This record gives sequence, structure tokens and C-alpha cells, in this order.
Amino acid sequence: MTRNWLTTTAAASLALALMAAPAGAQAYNDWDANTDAVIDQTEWNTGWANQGLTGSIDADGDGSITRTEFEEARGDEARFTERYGETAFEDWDTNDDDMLNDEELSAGMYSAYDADDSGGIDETEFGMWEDDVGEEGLFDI
Ligand SMILES: [Ca+2]
Ligand SMILES: [Ca+2]
Ligand SMILES: [Ca+2]
Ligand SMILES: [Ca+2]
Repeated sequence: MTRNWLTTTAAASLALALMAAPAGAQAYNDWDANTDAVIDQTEWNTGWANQGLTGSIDADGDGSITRTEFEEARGDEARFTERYGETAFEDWDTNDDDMLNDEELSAGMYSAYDADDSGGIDETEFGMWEDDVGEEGLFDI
């Protein structure tokens, strides 16, 4: 009985993973407005705004993300640090007001996911980001 249950669960997880793939490609195409297969900073900011992602982290909805709101949204600290480094909040807070606004968060994420420092987000890098902000990701938003 137990073995059957586990097998069924594994099969269901695989089915979900397979179903998720086309949705990711669709999102990438939506963000890549000029279809040059790279998401530049402008396209990124637009996609970010369209998704309302800052609002998902901004628990009290005042338009600024405090350190507390940031830490509550980010999930597992060790995994987060591995991806973004220990000083992500400070690094992204470019005007040093101890809060992240929409622009700072968008720009910080952009630089974090441009893993090869090419100045653009390719489909692989975008996939990493989607995994991290999706269900069970670093940011569960
Ligand atoms: Ca583009
Ligand atoms: Ca807030
Ligand atoms: Ca700030
Ligand atoms: Ca890149």
C-alpha cells in the first residue's frame, strides 16, 4: 500500500513538472516584448510591473518593502543567501532608506538573475527566476 502511494505521488509530481514547462516558455515570450530572445532591463521592469510582484511582498501595501516584509517573503534563509548573497537587501536598497521600492526590487532581481553578467536575461536565467518565485520557491509569491 505504502509503496503504491509513493509511486502515485511521484508520478503526479512529474506530471505537474511537465505541465509547468510550456507555461514558462509562454511567460518568457510575454516578457520579451521585442522578441530578440533576451529580456533587457526595460522589458524586465515592464514584466515585473505587469505581474504586480512588489505588491506580493509588500504585506501592508504601502508601496515600500521593509526588511521585515522582505524577510517574511523570502523563505528559507540559507537557500536565499546562496542565491543572492548575504547583503542582498542592503545592496538593492540603492537610496539607503532601509526599504525597497518597486524600482530597487526590480533592478536588484535583474542583476541577481543575470547569472552570466551578459546584461540581459536569457530563457535559462528566466527559468531560474520563475522557479524561485513560484510555488515552493525562495520567494513564495
Ligand atoms: Ca528583448
Ligand atoms: Ca510595506
Ligand atoms: Ca530604498
Ligand atoms: Ca544573462
